[in-house]
This record gives sequence, C-alpha cells and structure tokens, in this order.
Amino acid sequence: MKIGIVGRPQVGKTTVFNTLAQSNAEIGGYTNRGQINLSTANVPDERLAQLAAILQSKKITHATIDYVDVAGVTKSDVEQAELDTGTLASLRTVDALAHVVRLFKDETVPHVDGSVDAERDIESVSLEFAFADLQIVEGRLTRLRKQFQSQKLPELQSEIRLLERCQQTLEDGKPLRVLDLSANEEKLIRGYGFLTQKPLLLVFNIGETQLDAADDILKRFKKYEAAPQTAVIVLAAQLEMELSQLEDADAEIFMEELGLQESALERFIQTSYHLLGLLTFFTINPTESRAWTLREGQTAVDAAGRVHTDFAQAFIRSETINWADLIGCGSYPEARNRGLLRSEGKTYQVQEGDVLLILANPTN
Ligand SMILES: Nc1nc2c(ncn2[C@@H]2O[C@H](COP(=O)(O)OP(=O)(O)OP(=O)(O)O)[C@@H](O)[C@H]2O)c(=O)[nH]1
Ligand SMILES: [Mg+2]
Repeated sequence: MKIGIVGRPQVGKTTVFNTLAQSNAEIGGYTNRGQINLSTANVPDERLAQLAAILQSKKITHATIDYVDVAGVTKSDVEQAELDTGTLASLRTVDALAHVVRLFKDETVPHVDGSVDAERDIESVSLEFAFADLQIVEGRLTRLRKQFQSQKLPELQSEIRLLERCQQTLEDGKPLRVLDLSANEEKLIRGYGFLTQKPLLLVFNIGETQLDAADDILKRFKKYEAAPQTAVIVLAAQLEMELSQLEDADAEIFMEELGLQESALERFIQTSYHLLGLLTFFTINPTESRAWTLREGQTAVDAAGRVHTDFAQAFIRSETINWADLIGCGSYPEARNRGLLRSEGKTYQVQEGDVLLILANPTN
C-alpha cells in the first residue's frame, strides 16, 4: 500500500511523514516544488511476535506501507496548475491521499494565506486536485474524439462518454470519488490515477495545547466523512514525531503523562486500512512469521498469490485458523484436536486475523 501525504505549504506534512515512516526528513524550510520524500515503514502488529513464538520462527516480517511526502499545494492561476508534473506523477500511483490540514496555532510558522482556516484549506486543495484531473480529462477527450472521427469503435465511444461524465462532475466542483462506477468503468479510468478519485484521509494537525479539545475537534470535522471514501483523524503531529523518536519505555511514560491511549501511528494505520477496505492475514513457519495485506472480500487464492505468484494457480486448500484461537491453543496439534483448524477451499473469503497454511502443488 502506498499513501501520498499532501496539503497546503507548512501545515506539517513532513512532520506527519516523519512520524509515520519513523524517518528524519528535514522540516520547517519550505519544501521546493518537485522535492519528494519517500519511505517504507513497517505496520506495527503485536500479534506477529505472539504467532512467531508458536513455531519459534527465526524471522518476523511485517506488512509495510510506502509513504510519499510532497511539496505544499499552492493556488494555481487558471492557466497553469502549480503542482509540477513530477509531484503529480508520484501522486498518481498512490492508493490513498492523506491530506494534512493545519489546526495548530504558531505565530512563528506563518500560514501562506495569513490565517489558520481548515475548511478553506480543504477547499483549495480539492480545487487544485480537481483542476489537475480536469486537465487530464480534457486532453484525453480531445484525442479520443479525433480518433473516433476516423474509427467509429464502440469502445472509444464508451470511454468518451465516461470521460464526459468525469468532466461534468469536476466542472460541478465535485471529486470523482462521488461517481458510481461499474467495475468495467473503474477499470477503464484506473490508469489515469485521478487524484480526486483516490480514497481521502483528512488528517487534522493540532498543537499540543489543543490536545484536550481533540474529541471536540474530531466531532466538528466528522461531517467530512459523509462524503464517499473519506475518513477523518485528529493528531498532534509535532508531539507524535517527538514521541516516535523516543525509546519505547520513555514513549510510554510520555504518552501516559499526556493521557494518550495509542500512538497516532496506530490510529492512522487503522483508519487507512478501514478506508481502503484492507485486512491482515498471517503465514507462519519455522523460518518466518509474516503479516500480509489483502482487500476485504479477497479469497484464499488471492492470498496464495500474494505469498507466491505460482501458488495462486497451484492452490489446493488452506488450513485456516483465527490468530487468537491459535494463540489460545498454543500449538497446531492442539488446534487440530479442538477442531479449530479449518480446511478452506478456493472461494473462501479471507478474514481479518486469519493464519493461513497454504497447500499448493506447483507443477514446476
Ligand atoms: N507548533 C507546532 N508547529 C508545528 C506542528 N506541526 C508542524 N509544525 C511546524 O510547522 C513547520 C512546518 O512543518 P513541516 O512538517 O515542514 O510542514 P510541511 O507541510 O511539510 O511544509 P512544506 O513541505 O514546506 O509544505 C515546522 O516549523 C514545524 O515544526 C505542530 O503540531 N505544532
Ligand atoms: Mg514538507
């Protein structure tokens, strides 16, 4: 999974990036247009170590998330989108956008628009992205219409119709997320990587002094979740970045003092998984215990394909058990004795927390 971190200039994007990716990218200076920070981070999962203990796995491998941190989105004049092509290209490949919205107040960090106004910032970034998408739609439509004049192919016509719908939606000031697309239509436009079609996580960045009001702030901005594929979280990025740089024991003491229950990292990941409809399954053996990511609704065959491309074709069945049940039994033989180990076939929909022992018979 790849997440793009976006937002207005100087709102704390790189601070959020450092927190999530446990990274040390420079903060504070205005990021140059086109400059991109990239990092891959483990998805923390306490279940893994417990599962690894069952078969004394030599190695633990976490699921990972790739983070992309780009320069601030500034207002375009109508002629030229301010987002440069390199930034756009790297955002087009992400699975979701995390839009950092500034709520913290700090005189020493001036806001480009002169004041802190979350709703205005959300509006201007959405407009910018809608504008970037619209440019692609219009460019493509011009070419397709020309092509359609010489070749009256029905598939050209359906793509033209679909892009016209996209154009209308964007011109109405709406993101492409609102479109109800069939699987086929979805496939037709997937390659464009439209920004306003990507699931959106609004990350409200509060200051340390606003921590007590975090719940009220969350309530105030929850309304954005009424829009399709949109989720909201509130976090204190600077504080969380400092926390993430501490040793575990010190971080725990610090969190307790501040009355924080779980780190923003965990909340961010949970919300992202939920937003994207993702789940975690595990494979364990003496060599390695590993966590994997799958989409809700995907089957045991899809899981097999994630583990090894050949396994999807050669899939026979999967010995399956919920992770907590396996821990409760302490071993596979005991799980079998208690009848908790199920044999599942190709069409089985993998569930959150399943441990899969995939049986496959690759021919070569
Ligand atoms: N007081 C306070 N300052 C913060 C907070 N989060 C970020 N900052 C400060 O805001 C400034 C900008 O932070 P960055 O993380 O670099 O912001 P950015 O959005 O990546 O900035 P650009 O990449 O230039 O668009 C830095 O001086 C941070 O220390 C916060 O929660 N509270
Ligand atoms: Mg930055």
